[in-house]
Amino acid sequence: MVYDKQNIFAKILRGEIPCDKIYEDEYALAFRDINPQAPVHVLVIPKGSYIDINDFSAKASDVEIAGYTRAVGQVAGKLGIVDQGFRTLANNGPDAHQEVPHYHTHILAGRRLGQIIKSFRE
Ligand code: DGP
Repeated sequence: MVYDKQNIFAKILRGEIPCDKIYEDEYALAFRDINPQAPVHVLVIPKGSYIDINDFSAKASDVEIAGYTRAVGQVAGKLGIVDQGFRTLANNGPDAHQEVPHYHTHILAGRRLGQIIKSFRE
């Protein structure tokens, strides 16, 4: 599969579509999900063009992977959700219902999230 440069998150990264930005650094951008599934629902995306975790883990540099992982932690800290707890989740491919083919981590928080599958989306 080839990375689709016209996917919605690529457009957000290029500034062609607005987002409710939470955090940005050299490696990652975080913004609120347009269709929140919890009181806090933020997406963290790498700045590089990666389709999913397989693509990211195979092609991203160690520095990019470290920077992205650290950004997820930074975002959680900034959102003030660390003590109460939160869920990180990444959908990869059709069975996981990945809608946007640019790798991203969902951060969900702000309520009791329940069991992982039932609480999200079928
Ligand atoms: P996934 O199924 O994991 O690919 O989730 C994609 C998420 O992206 C979904 O929860 C809705 C969100 N989303 C889709 N389009 C936009 C958009 O234009 N802006 C924002 N902020 N979120 C979007």
